[in-house]
Amino acid sequence: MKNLEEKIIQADSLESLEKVRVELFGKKGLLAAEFSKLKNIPGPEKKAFAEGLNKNKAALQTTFDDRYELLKQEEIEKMLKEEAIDVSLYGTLAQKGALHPVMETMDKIIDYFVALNFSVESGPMVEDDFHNFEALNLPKFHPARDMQDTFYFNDGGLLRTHTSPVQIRTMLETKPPIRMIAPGSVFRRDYDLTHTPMFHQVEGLVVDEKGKVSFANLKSILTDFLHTMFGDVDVRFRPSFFPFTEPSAEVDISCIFCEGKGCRVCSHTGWLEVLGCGIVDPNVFKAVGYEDVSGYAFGLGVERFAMLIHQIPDLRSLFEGDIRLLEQFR
Ligand code: 2U9
Repeated sequence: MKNLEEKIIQADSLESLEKVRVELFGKKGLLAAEFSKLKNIPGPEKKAFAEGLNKNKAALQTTFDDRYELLKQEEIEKMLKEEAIDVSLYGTLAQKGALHPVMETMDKIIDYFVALNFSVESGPMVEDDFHNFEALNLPKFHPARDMQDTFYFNDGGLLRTHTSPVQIRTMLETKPPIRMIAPGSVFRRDYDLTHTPMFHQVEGLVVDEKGKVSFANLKSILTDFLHTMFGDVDVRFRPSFFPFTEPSAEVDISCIFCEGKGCRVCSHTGWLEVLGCGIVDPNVFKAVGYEDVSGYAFGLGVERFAMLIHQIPDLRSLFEGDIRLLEQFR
């Protein structure tokens, strides 16, 4: 009996305890063997033998149950220890992204015009000849229409070369007055130090009854816009030419790197060209069926703005997806 209790107490895992259980309490175990002796025991001694066996069995069962509880508890504690999570440890931090400087600049430009009650319009990037060229007074022989300058699809479709078709679509869909900007990607067959095949523009258009919109309005809004974007700079309007505006102007700011003294960035002129603008050509209004209206329009390249604002020297670094560039704009 002592010997059997020892067996139970010496089991040092649930696994070895289970072996002991089978050995003692199993169908072919030691206790079963003892009980089977009962039938050969003569009548008078049978009762005492059976009582003794039952007592021993109950005692062994208690020892077994206690041992089982102890080993089970130990196993649970061991498991909890192994699987414990130390919530005070630092985890691996997820890499945090940043808004691309071109998008950040675009947002800043949009915010300025939204505050002045301009609507923000968008349109398809795959355009047709009418919306991208014809309606904008870009005649059939214009070099911009050349295969060398524009991405064409086999069916005559093309990738928009400016966001101006959005203004055409807006005018075709709504009546004047219009105060809108069209931000978005545009595509040109150009790739060198200062040009990429895809870049971003924000164009603006204001249309109202004839006489209500003037070049003076255009000058004043763009001057204020450039002061908001670049701070206390000088602004000058130079006569220029665009097919969709007449008269047209290009807009310069005094160089933000040398304050107009002349440096490499401004090619020693003291000025940086940042915008194009003008009074909308009557042929454009004719193409969309607008009568007795006048309007002004402007356009800018967002990459150029971002490069000037953040002093990014190489345009191509904006398109390489190098995380080291983005990390500087967090
Ligand atoms: C309509 C009528 C007129 C949009 C204009 C410019 C002048 C211009 C350039 C700036 C740098 C393009 O990204 S860039 O290369 N844009 O100089 N854009 S006026 O004139 C419009 C547009 C739509 C219906």
